[in-house]
Amino acid sequence: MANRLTAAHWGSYTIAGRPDDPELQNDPNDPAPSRIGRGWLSAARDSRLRIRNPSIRKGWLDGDKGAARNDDSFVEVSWEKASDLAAEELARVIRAHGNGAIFAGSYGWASAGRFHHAQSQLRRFLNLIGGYTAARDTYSHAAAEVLLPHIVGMTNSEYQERMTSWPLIAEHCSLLVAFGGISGRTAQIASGGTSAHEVEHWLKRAAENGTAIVNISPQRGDMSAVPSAEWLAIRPGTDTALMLALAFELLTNGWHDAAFLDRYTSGWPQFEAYLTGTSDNQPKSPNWASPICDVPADAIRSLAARMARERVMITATWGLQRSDHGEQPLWAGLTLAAMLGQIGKPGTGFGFGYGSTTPVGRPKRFIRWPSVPQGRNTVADFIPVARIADMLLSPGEPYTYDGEARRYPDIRLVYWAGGNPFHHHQDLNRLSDAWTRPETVIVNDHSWTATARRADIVLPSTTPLERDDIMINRRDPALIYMSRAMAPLGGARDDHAIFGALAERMGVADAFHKNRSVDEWLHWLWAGCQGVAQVEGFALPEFERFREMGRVDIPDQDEVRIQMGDFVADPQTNRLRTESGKITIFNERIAAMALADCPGHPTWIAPTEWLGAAQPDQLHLISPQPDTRLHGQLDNGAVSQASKISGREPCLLHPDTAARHGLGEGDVLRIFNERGACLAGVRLSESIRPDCIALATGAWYDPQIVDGAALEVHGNPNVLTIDKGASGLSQGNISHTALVRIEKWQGPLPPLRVSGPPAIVPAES
Ligand SMILES: Nc1nc2c(c(=O)[nH]1)N[C@H]1C(S)=C(S)[C@@H](COP(=O)(O)OP(=O)(O)OC[C@H]3O[C@@H](n4cnc5c(=O)[nH]c(N)nc54)[C@H](O)[C@@H]3O)O[C@H]1N2
Ligand SMILES: Nc1nc2c(c(=O)[nH]1)N[C@H]1C(S)=C(S)[C@@H](COP(=O)(O)OP(=O)(O)OC[C@H]3O[C@@H](n4cnc5c(=O)[nH]c(N)nc54)[C@H](O)[C@@H]3O)O[C@H]1N2
Ligand SMILES: [Mo]
Repeated sequence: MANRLTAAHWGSYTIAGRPDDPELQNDPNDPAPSRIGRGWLSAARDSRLRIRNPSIRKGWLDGDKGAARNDDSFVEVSWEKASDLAAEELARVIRAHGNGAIFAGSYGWASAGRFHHAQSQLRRFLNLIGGYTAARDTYSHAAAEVLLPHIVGMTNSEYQERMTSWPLIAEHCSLLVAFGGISGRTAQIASGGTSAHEVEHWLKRAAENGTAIVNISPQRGDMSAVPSAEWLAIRPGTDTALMLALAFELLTNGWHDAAFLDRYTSGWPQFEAYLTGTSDNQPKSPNWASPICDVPADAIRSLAARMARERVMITATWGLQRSDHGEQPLWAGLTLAAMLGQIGKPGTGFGFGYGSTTPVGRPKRFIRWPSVPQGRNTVADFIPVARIADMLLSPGEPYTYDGEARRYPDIRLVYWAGGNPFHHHQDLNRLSDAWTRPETVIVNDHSWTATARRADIVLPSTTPLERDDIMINRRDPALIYMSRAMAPLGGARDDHAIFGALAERMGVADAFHKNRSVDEWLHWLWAGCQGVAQVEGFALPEFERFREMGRVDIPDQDEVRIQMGDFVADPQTNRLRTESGKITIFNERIAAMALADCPGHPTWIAPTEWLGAAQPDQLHLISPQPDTRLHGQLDNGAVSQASKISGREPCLLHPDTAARHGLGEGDVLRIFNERGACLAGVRLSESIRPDCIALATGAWYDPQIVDGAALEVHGNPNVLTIDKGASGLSQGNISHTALVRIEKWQGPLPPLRVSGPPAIVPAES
């Protein structure tokens, strides 16, 4: 009998049970399966929240031009009718305004599986009908994506791929200084799927091996795998100041590696003048930094002294740069590591994103597997990914991005497949305003997410549990054949079929399908994998055999890498692709952009909101990734639901802070600022700074009017976060930068609307 497996961003599974009542069993090879997976089946089989049939927004049919888009009912229609409407609308907008008026940045995580990847299918289709306005970079690490090519001459993906491997850290690093911690919570995830989770294993190995670990974070729990780790409870948004003070200590004590700086970096003198205060009359001493970051000056001095003696890996989580001026802690951390002169050596240097997902630093061989060809987008225009509301609100307005002066395009139609802007964007009340502007919004999703509820044409997709696919990931130890576990729910169709129907109506069906059925596409993908494997020196089984086995393990899969090892071994031959061929501590090109919010070297600039300039009753809001789900995905599933308090998302609050507000464990509170307000449930924890509150992202957005005031009743932090670019360089999102106030919620609890579908008029017969 065939082995039936499937996979998700949070793990891989054996399918058991009956076809009408499947069960998912953890992969027995996975040392630490994710808890998120236990919520998958219940979410996928949630018949109230799965979209059953194509649905058209009532107001759109009546020609309301988007006015009621944020709260409307739907009319179910046949696939024929829905596909006709979508194709006619695309054709109309292209005729009247050109392809650039279609925004299909369609940012989001969609699902694992190479073939049925929603965005790949969307782009393949849209490129065949003349293209679309795209989005650049990601919500995960936009600041890094724009900055890293300037300062290390690598794209962010290259930097991630070449990260020094975990076993080298466990073996050689004697002091791990982790800004934002390293967390098994986030390491549950790998984009595209994973057959194993091993980050906590490596952290524990390092600790057992004698590596001292310092967690520099507002939350102790960011290093929960190693209870013995030291905790420097830094004030959020101030890591750059702390890094500068550490650099100052190294410099003034002569502990920096001047020879390394000379040979491998450019622009040290400009930075040195800033550190000492020659350029701005402010030495960046521990006494200067201490009141900024709320870390005692002595603790800064003693950490610097230890760094000077030890073999040090400095790491930053991705979250560190999802903040105002998020480029700075990244650049400052790299500079600090350069001063220690340990970059390019085994287990030391500067790491970015260890633990932020599972593959970072994974000691496995990297293989460039094939994917579905998406064609070429002939529309050159794009926006930085997090500038969506600005774009919709201000067509034609200027903005800067990576040294360019650009203008926002005039968008008439938005197409989203496999993402949820009403999950991921900041200041959702502002996005709601912006969202009424386009003439038409089309969304493919399998569930009634906040974004699906705000679309005009809603096309229901399958989930991976309802289709066959292949999990192919570039640094995963295995390839997995994903077998269908159950029949599609209601009238759901694969995204490929949805776009196929549109392609037929728009005269590009042959080019879209290439005469291949889905099964033939999977064969084609597998043949591509076989070709790649052959070049890599091994053979993959025939397709039918692979389908039967369900899983193939990559042979000779262990491999370790050292970040910038080649460059440090031979900086002439292996010059970095930066302006100087070296690490740029001062960057001429960035300096020439003359941006006040991103000068030419790492600089402390106070964030737009922070505790250093707050009223005594304000708290800093951290909105980290959720432990119980992937963003908004599976929020309706069993694991996420079990974590809720009176149906609201739990937040972490220090007991002293809770007591001051008359709050206890299990109470409901209102969190608010001038941008919005939401409810959440109180969970007490000594492991968070008393002036912070942590509310994970991902509770489904449920805005209501309660007693005449706007209130998000479920616990979505993005009604409180700030919609502003990190700087004029990257324009990255700054979800970790926000101040809030709290109070006990005294009123009756408003029922959640998002736990049921929107009002739907059933399908015409
Ligand atoms: N406050 C705050 N906000 C944040 C963050 C934060 O830390 N704090 N993190 C940010 C980050 S790093 C990210 S990456 C974003 C994540 O933001 P998103 O990636 O947009 O969030 P998801 O909930 O994963 O959305 C994926 C959507 O794809 C749908 N989907 C899944 N499979 C399929 C499929 O096969 N077909 C179709 N058509 N749809 C499918 C799911 O139902 C879901 O609605 O959020 C960002 N927002
Ligand atoms: N379980 C789960 N795992 C996930 C995801 C998920 O949705 N669920 N999403 C995945 C995605 S798309 C991404 S991009 C990654 C993101 O991975 P990360 O960016 O690493 O995750 P975050 O939770 O945003 O941030 C990590 C920690 O940074 C700390 N922090 C916040 N602000 C500051 C600060 O100013 N200074 C310091 N020193 N620390 C600070 C917070 O305490 C927070 O817990 O996670 C991935 N992993
Ligand atoms: Mo992300």
